[in-house]
Amino acid sequence: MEKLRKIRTTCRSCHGGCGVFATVSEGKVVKVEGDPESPISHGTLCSKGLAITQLAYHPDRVIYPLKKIGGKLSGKWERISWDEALDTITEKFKTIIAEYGPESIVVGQGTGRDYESHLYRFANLLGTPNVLTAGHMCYVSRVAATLITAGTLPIGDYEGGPKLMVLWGCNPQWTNPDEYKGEGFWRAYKKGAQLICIDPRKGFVADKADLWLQIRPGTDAALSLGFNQVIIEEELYDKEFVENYVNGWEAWKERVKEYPPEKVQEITWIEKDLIRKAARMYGTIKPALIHWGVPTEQNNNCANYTRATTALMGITGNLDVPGGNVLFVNPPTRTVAEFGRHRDLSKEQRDKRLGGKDFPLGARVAFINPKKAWDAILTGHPYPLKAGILGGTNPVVTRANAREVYEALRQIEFLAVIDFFQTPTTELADLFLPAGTWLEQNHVADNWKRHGFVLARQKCVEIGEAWQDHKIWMELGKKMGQEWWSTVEDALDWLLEPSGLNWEQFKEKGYLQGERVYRKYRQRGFSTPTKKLEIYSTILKEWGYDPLPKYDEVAESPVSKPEVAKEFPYIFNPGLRTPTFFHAANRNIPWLREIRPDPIVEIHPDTARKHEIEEGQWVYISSPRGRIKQRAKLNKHIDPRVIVAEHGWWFPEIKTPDHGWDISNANILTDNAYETLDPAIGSTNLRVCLCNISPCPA
Ligand SMILES: Nc1nc2c(c(=O)[nH]1)N[C@H]1C(S)=C(S)[C@@H](COP(=O)(O)OP(=O)(O)OC[C@H]3O[C@@H](n4cnc5c(=O)[nH]c(N)nc54)[C@H](O)[C@@H]3O)O[C@H]1N2
Ligand SMILES: Nc1nc2c(c(=O)[nH]1)N[C@H]1C(S)=C(S)[C@@H](COP(=O)(O)OP(=O)(O)OC[C@H]3O[C@@H](n4cnc5c(=O)[nH]c(N)nc54)[C@H](O)[C@@H]3O)O[C@H]1N2
Ligand code: SF4
Ligand SMILES: [Mo]
Repeated sequence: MEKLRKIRTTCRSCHGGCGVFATVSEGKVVKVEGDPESPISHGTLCSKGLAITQLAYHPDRVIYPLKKIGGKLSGKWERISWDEALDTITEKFKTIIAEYGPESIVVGQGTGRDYESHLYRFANLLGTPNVLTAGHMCYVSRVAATLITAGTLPIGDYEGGPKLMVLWGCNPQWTNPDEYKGEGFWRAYKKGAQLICIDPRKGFVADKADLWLQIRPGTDAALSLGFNQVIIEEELYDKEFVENYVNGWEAWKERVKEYPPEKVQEITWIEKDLIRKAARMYGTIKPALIHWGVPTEQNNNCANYTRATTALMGITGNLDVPGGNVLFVNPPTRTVAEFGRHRDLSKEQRDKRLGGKDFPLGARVAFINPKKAWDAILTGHPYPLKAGILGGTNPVVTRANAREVYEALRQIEFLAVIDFFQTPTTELADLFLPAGTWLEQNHVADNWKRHGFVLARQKCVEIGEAWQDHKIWMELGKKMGQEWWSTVEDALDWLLEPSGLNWEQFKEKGYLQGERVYRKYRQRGFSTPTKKLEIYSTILKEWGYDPLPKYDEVAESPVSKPEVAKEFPYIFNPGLRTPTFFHAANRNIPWLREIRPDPIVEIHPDTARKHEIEEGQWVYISSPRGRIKQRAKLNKHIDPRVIVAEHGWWFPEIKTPDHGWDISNANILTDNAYETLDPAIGSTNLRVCLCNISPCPA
């Protein structure tokens, strides 16, 4: 019998980063456990990481390339070779490019999965500007907004000894998002840091907090402006910083006068004295960090919120200081933009980006809003999207106005997908390319993040004929005549070159950390046009936008749409993560599904009583877009006017090709109409719209 081998690697069952030891026996991973020496996770792993063996060796996993014979939905999947799969795509793409140009091909992915460098390289060398990611309303939107304000994304420095932590619409214990792990938050909390939680729902963080601000969903930008107002009015700001490093200080002082606590209370439902108290705490306790979560971005105030809150960090002297919000320096490796060859996309092609003119801030970070893609497919305007390749995404479940998404993907002429499993989205495709999990890949992980680390992810096993995503993009690129390397590892050598290490050496080392230097703006200013913190954005001004953050009423709310609110009186707040699922994934993993077998909608007991809804009962939730059902959980820790639901639901156990995609899918109810999007980025209102509820008949 083969000896057990323990391989040190890095998890990626969420945004990834936790250090893992994987035990391999007879070519199979039999166990994973936490690596105590990991600088990111210090030995901890979550339920999703621990369940990777059930995912990787799942009987339903697709581990060979497949081709649909006999038409979408009605046809049958048939196993083919990699060569045939890649040749089929190449032939199709070349024909379409010859007739319609490369812009008629959409290249897409879902949330951050560590292969954007490869995906972008493929798209840019293909010549298409139409890259569809989750970036428009998740993470990249905050990168875009902070890029024009502070030069890069400020990260909450839990390690640096914060005395106050503001957890603003985030739940790191369950989500471990992006640069952060709940474990880092918890260690800082245990050391005695004070805590403010801004969340419509009293969950784990709110329960531990010194102050909990129960906000009306979608109104965070108004609260941020209110905090700025109190801090400026009470002169709690850092005078040296604002005098020397802020662009537009006088204009900002004027703007925030429009947001006194009385007015902010009206908008946010938070009591004015509590707003004052929280602002004073943030203005006086140092160092203080703000950790903002994704709900602050998933609405029409995405850029306003992100920029107003970056202003807060700056004016209180908490920007780029230990324990505050740091502009971390990445280790010297080639960036996603360099590897992805962003500069190689010609101006002519860039100018054709769908919605590029409408959402210039989104275009600046090279993505499109999905509505633009669906419209181009369904209407042919401004030009048709004929074909697509989507990897690691399930848009018919995860994108707003799901029925439109479904129709668009049903109608697109040719679709290739890359995934581990068949999903309601992959069933609409013509070709299925099987991806390897993180146990099946070599990669310099986390190189898209801004926490100042890159981590070694080592291949432990190969399963069937699955290829790691990086190899798929690379081999397809080569077939299209693009410039790539011969192996995945050769490409990693190039990515690592500036560090002086090659892949083999880096793998042994385990990780690299960038230089830790603070208050870098004192030497070189901020990386903005004026070299200052651009609270007044010269770039937005040039594009014809308001150069200062403000609050726009939520696109579909009782205030903005009183007529709609008559029929749909509640605020629908879908997207609460659970520790077991990752968006639309993991419903088929026994260990995880067992913990949460059904989709849960949380309703305040008073509201439930009004509708004669009981604990555990199935409930219809409706919006102007449609109707779904989820199971009621009564929760007195939410506002009676708010309905909190889970997103991401479909049913892998339903074996027809639709897999029950529209039964409990929260995005049947959300909207993607242009007037509901963030006007600069194109962020979608995934987290706030109007709804009504009723009990399902027994
Ligand atoms: N209403 C509402 N909708 C939301 C949200 C919300 O809060 N509310 N959140 C939004 C956010 S923030 C995001 S980021 C999006 C996420 O949206 P998506 O990224 O589309 O969703 P996922 O379910 O994570 O990914 C879908 C597929 O990726 C596959 N997959 C996982 N890992 C890999 C991999 O390494 N390679 C490949 N090829 N495939 C892989 C899984 O098997 C799964 O089928 O959802 C958004 N949708
Ligand atoms: N287990 C698990 N982990 C995940 C994911 C997953 O699906 N499952 N998804 C990953 C992805 S792509 C992302 S983007 C991150 C997101 O992770 P986080 O940024 O932590 O965001 P959420 O969990 O969506 O929401 C955090 C908190 O915001 C509150 N909230 C809801 N609406 C609002 C609002 O309008 N304002 C404020 N202030 N708070 C609000 C919710 O009640 C919740 O407690 O998680 C990542 N990690
Ligand atoms: S938090 Fe993410 S990286 Fe860490 S173990 Fe869980 S799934 Fe893996
Ligand atoms: Mo996300």
